[in-house]
Amino acid sequence: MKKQLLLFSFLVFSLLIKAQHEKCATSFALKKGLEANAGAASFYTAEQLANKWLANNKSAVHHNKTKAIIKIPVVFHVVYKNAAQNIPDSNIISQLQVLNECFRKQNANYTNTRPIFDTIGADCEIEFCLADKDPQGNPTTGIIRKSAPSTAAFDPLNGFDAVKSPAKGGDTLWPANQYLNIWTCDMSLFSFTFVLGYAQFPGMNPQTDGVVIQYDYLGKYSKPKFLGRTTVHEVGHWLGMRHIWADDAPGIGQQGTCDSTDFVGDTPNCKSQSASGSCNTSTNTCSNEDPYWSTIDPPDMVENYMDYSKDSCMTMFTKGQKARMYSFLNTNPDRMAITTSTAGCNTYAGIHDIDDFSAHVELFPNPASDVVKLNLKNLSHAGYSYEIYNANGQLITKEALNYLYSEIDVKSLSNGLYFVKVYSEYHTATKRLVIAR
Ligand SMILES: [Ca+2]
Ligand SMILES: [Ca+2]
Ligand SMILES: [Zn+2]
Repeated sequence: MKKQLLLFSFLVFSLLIKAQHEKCATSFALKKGLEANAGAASFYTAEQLANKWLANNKSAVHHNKTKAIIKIPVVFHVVYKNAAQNIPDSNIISQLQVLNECFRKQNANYTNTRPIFDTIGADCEIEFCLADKDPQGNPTTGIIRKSAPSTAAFDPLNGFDAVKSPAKGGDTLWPANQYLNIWTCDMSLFSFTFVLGYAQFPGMNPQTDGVVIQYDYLGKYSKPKFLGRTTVHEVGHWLGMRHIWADDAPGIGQQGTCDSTDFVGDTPNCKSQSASGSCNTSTNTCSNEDPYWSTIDPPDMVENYMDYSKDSCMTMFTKGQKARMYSFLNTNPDRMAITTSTAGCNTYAGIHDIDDFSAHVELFPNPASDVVKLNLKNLSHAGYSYEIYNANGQLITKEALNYLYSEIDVKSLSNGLYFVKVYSEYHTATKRLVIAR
């Protein structure tokens, strides 16, 4: 009976959580922050200063570089309860690379941006790197690992931001005016992931400033379906970006209106997260566009990082969003200070660190005789497949990989050269394999 009751409570709770599924809890965090009055006044001041700056600098940010490339030192706080959550360095570095590609408009999928939008995609001229000095000036890798009790996470029932608080088992922030703090932890409840990340807007409480990402959504290889866009989206919030639908839906899952704004003229008005988890390019929920669009009625911009689209169709920030980012980078004291931080950017130049998928694929022994071992090193999620081709390019075997480590029986292959292709929806590597007995 007790067991049944427990199961029942679990079901009710799961349904409750499901009904409240949100990819991003940033607006929830803002609401909480403003209710607690934690920086409410400074939040509104930050908005006012940014808007004033923007009014006076419109043409400069749209058409000219305002500064050399801005380089932002990042510290990652990996707060983990088990080995899987203690994500490898390679995941973190791949995330930095994705951040740099997306903020520098170097992302491979930019070419998928629809013609109506592709001229307004912005090179935001912002790069991210691992911090190489800690707050005391000592050398650091910029990656802090902390084993934590089960309370160290975002917990919507019992507290918020515990991951940032050493007293609650989290890891303490490094000064927000010198570092972008990114925490990763497990925010799931009963194995259900309902929040992928959240961020704090400029002007909020500097003691909790930064971004929190669900651990298995960080990095390019975390899940085969995801391309590190969750962190791009959250860092966008950290730089002042709002959701393109402006969070005006009366309730979760309900449609909003067309009369609110994300404070950006070139992102078309839209009603709600209509593209949630999808990539529907036929959606056009509002027709009262900002004067930027004159008489044109553009479709909803599902390509935008500040939407809830699938990672694979998120391709861009707009020039208007870049201007809004710069309005904070030029006026908010903490965001201004970070642009001249000397705490990093010597170790990893980020965008130039090409993270090569084939480096994750190990095939041994090679030459092989009966069995070849295939190890997907430093990848934290299965979901890959492999194919073996002979030297003439004919497909011999094709199979899904259920584990990151597999042993493949190659007894039926005759001596010679083969090619082993390992791939997911977005990554491919091909290795040579020699069979010799
Ligand atoms: Ca807009
Ligand atoms: Ca429209
Ligand atoms: Zn968001």
